Amino acid sequence: MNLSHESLSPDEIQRAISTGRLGKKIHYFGTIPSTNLKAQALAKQGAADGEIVIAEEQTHGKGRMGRGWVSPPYLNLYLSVILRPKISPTLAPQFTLMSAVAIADTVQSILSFPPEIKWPNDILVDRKKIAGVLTESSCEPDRILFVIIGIGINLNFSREMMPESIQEKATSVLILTQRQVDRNAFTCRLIQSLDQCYGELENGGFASIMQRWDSYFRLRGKNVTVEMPDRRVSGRVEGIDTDGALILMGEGGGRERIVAGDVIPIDY
Ligand code: BT5
Repeated sequence: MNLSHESLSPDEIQRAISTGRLGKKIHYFGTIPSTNLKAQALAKQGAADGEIVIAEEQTHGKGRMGRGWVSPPYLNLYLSVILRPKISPTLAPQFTLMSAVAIADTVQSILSFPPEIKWPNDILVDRKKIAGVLTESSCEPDRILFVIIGIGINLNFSREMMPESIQEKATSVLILTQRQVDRNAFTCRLIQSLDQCYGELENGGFASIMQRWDSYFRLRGKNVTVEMPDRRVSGRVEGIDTDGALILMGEGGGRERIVAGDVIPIDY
């Protein structure tokens, strides 16, 4: 397949979107270490709610818990959004769920079948990861200063271009459809969808976001092991709490609320 490596165009994206708050300003870079790091620096310098950072390539793309995000140039989307929501810091995890819904809606709109959301931050198709979200927030005890939502989505990433370390567990729109994606058009759709979900969330619409999240969730009632930095627990997935925590019925019969960890399905 002849793949063209066209640049993203922040001007074209800005002209095409019609949003309430997101993307009024887009900071666009060729190669930077990480869009999340750049967004954090901009937020600390006073960047406004809804400003977006996009890079063509990341040299140190960040995953969760010190892991990395493979980010070669001109193929995919690496985007971070700066938000300044007026909600309690305890509800910050809702932004990861909200972003997962926006990504899943956008991915579904170009595939003919729905993706799956794996709690908390993976978007999978055919059980392979097509996108990940890294939410980082800066809070005072009673208010959120800013939230950075970092999104990596594999668009025109061919299997041959992937390092061996992710070849078996990653996928992309190109792999799934055999067609190259218009990255500008995809980015517009994603920003539009995030903007809509953000508005909904701030206006008390978490229940409706959760309903959509649930429609992409396949692990309810399944047995899983959750690995956390300091321990691991096994149990049956009961669902998601209003703050985004995973609720497990532990093997000993007690309920567990898990705020962060990696879910490994047992009887998937
Ligand atoms: C995530 O972490 O899934 C969050 C990824 C967020 C990346 C975006 S890109 C824009 C923004 N700026 C940043 O610096 N980061 C964000 P986690 O659940 O920890 O998953 C990381 C794991 O996914 C790695 O250890 C690999 O196994 C796998 N992985 C790495 N790169 C991948 C890719 N391009 N596609 C699929 N899987 C990948």
